[in-house]
Amino acid sequence: MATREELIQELSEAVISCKKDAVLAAVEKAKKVMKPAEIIENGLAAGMNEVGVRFERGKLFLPHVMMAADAMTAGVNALKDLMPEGASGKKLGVIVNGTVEGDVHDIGKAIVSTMLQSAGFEVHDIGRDVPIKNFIAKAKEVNANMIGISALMTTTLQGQRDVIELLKEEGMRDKVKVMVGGAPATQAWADKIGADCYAENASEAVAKAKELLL
Ligand code: HCB
Repeated sequence: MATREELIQELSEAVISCKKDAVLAAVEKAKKVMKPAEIIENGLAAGMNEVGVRFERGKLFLPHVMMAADAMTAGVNALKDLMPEGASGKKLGVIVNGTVEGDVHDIGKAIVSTMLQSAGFEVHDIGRDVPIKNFIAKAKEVNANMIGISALMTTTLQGQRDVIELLKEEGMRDKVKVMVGGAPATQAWADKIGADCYAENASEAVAKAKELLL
């Protein structure tokens, strides 16, 4: 029987190899002994991060990154039955979650949505490349308590500030909490733009949403 460390390694390497079948096989094995959040964050996401590092160093090219992203998404989807919507049985709050305009990265945002849902929040995932005004419109429509804003590029990070500014203009800022996340976001950035919280990963997103909304 493989150890936890070996399973984590296998998950991560399967994503790096871009092989969907290998990812699914690794997930099947891992889910017998590990929680979905651990499989995603310590295994699959760690592999995706390594893909990012190799891409940055010019060791991998974009098609490889796209295939790795597909393989990772398949792995996350295979865990969805273990993270049923509203698993806790009560509605803890209403959250609108999306990736800002100009940014197509949505793997991390989708994981955050799934884990928030599974923790018992009503989540409206509005997708990626979402115009700023759509965050506000959706928050009004569903009477949201929180907006989660993902940005994966330094060039799109400003969109997080724009959502907060538009919330203020609409007189909604005191009614709607704002969480920001994504690789270039930091606690210092969240403080600078006046977000209520920054979450480094999906588990932290759940913990911080609970802290702010319960
Ligand atoms: Co993409 N890309 N990419 N990319 N990409 C990054 C983000 C770079 C950092 C890679 C690099 O150059 N080092 C870089 C951005 C550089 C910068 O900041 N200036 C980059 C670039 C440049 C680009 C393109 C412009 C490349 C090109 O076309 N030349 C292009 C973007 C086009 C556009 O958006 N307009 C592009 C395209 C792609 C894809 C399509 C190939 C693919 C995305 C597929 C998809 O998402 N459906 C992709 C990927 C996969 C990446 C990397 C390799 C991985 C991102 C990822 O999925 N990580 C990334 C490198 C990196 O980030 N290190 C690279 C895994 C997830 C689990 O982590 O950080 O997204 P996460 O999410 C975490 C965490 O941040 C937090 O919780 C999540 C779960 O734990 N979190 C939140 C995220 N959102 C949150 C919201 C909340 O409210 C709370 C917490």
